[in-house]
Amino acid sequence: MIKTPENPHQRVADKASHEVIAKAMSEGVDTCFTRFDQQGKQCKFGVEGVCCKICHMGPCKITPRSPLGVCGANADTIVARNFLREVVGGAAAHSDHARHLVLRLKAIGEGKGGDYEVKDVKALKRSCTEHEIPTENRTTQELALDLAMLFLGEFTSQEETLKSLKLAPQKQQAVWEKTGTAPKGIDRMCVESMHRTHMGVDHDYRNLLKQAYRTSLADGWGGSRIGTMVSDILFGTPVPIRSQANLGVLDVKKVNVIVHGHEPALSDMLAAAANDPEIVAYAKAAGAEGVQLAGLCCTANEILMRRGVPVAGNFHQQELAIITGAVEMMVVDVQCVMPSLPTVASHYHTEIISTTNIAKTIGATHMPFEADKAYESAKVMLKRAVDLFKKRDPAKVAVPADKSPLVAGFSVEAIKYMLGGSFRPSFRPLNDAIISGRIRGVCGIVGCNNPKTEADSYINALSRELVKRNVLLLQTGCAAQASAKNGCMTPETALELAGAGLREVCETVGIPPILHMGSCVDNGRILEAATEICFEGGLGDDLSKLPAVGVAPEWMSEKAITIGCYFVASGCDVILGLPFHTSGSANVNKFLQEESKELFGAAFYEIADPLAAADKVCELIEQARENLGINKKAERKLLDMKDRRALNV
Ligand code: NFS
Repeated sequence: MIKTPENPHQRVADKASHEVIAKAMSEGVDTCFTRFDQQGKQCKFGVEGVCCKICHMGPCKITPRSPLGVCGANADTIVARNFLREVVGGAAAHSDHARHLVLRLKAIGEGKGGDYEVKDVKALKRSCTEHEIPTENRTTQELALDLAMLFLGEFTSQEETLKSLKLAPQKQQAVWEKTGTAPKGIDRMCVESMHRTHMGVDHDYRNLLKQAYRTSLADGWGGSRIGTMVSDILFGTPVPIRSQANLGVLDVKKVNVIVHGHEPALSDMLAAAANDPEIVAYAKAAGAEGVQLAGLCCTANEILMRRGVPVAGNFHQQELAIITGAVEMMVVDVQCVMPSLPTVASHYHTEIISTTNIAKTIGATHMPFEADKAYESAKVMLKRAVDLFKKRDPAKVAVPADKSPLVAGFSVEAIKYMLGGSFRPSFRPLNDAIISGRIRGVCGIVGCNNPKTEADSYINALSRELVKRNVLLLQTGCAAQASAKNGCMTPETALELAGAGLREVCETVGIPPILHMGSCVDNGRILEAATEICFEGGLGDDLSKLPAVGVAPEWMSEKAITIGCYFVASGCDVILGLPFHTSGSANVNKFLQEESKELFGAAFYEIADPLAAADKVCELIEQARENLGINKKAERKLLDMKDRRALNV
């Protein structure tokens, strides 16, 4: 029996989702919203992080009456161990995603790339140069192999620290050396963390939490940055591109195919194949006007950034997309894919296709995707979707009209180009705008949706407020999609929202005040942008000095925890809209929220209200500006003729 979600209209911010939730209720289809309600009050011990099931003397839980587990572990140890394991989960997810891409690059280097090739030779050369691989007189294939082998070494290195750390400002590297948080190989960090959290190993909560930061850095500067670099090499470095977002991008006259998950390899092929004349003809023969490809979650961001494929929705809309009744097929890869999808799909004619052997779901059709026949595999899937179109029940179709235009595609390269032009691409104009105070600072707004809160509403309220207060926003993941749906990601509408200083800069250089930088793996682009600002000069010599803050308003995944940790360990304060499961240990929270400041110059803050979060962002930014000495008003002096001559200009 499906329980009606309490106040369904307060569960999501956008109208399209309201309409589809109402449809789900009338058709008796369960969603994350109903299941959230069915869960009732959530487990207190889980919320506090004090449940330990690491060994089988337990599970133990810490209460005032039983302050120690059977082995003697206290709340600090248990909470810190659980936290570190979550960070490992996030680091492993991003890094494994990156590894798949690196292996694809290696295959290209070995002449076995199948349908894949290096699309962006400039990006390949850029990454080679950054990693001291000579590029003169060498073929693309040679460079691809050398870089792939170097990146594979980043996973397997046992004793050397990550080479990618050298991409950070030197002072930043010194901070990691000093604090003992410079990570060695990514795989080693994950394995070592699992070892340290095994029963009877590391019991010092500070030591465990430092390892959490160290592991997260292996993700941020290793796995994630490698993932972005190789995606750019294989699929192209994004440049600004127009598209649309929200459920209204589904087209009732077409065969609708949704790609969902995170890895761009198959979705890129599907995007190419959807316009293949053979597929278009096949769709027309079935009575459709063509194939409409749309994306969900970060797979959406990958093909949005490079191909302008529209976004059907963010995390909380994956079930809703199926419930429109107009989706023939949802092709999923890895991460953030709800196991409920085949059950939801069973109410309609939709087929869920899983494509990787590491991610199967009962009820989905498994079609493992073969790289050497990628384009053909994509065409087979699309034809299957066309066949399903004939089974669509028009009585069950209701696609909301809502969709918003957007501009995405802001890689660091693209931002540099927009700021400085092709002859002198540079962050200088941005630094100058920050120093002069027209832009107060920069805020990264990232992360997911969570049915614990009204989806998108915190992200939207915070984004609008910060833009008004002259803060330039860098967004990724589902947060970026929320802004897009909210109409904040076109230069035109966003400029209307912006404060005078930010507006002036955006108009002058032609960028919107909210920059969509890609998927969550692309949070590495935010680190890269922060580094560029640092290198450009005038705003401090490590990242902790920058007037920059990160916010994860509606986060839910382990990846978001890892991202938060590598932001903090890279010197960027992070505000969480929802707390970690760490409240059972005052010491752990103190370490994350206070002592981290001493280590890295940054810490976590928990703020449930978006406007209070906006206040905090501005407070942190103004503090950084004060410390940099750029808040001092330049004295205005009237010059007489003698003064002018002395200027000698
Ligand atoms: Ni990020 Fe992207 Fe979205 Fe959250 Fe999931 S899609 S990797 S984890 S839910 S932002």
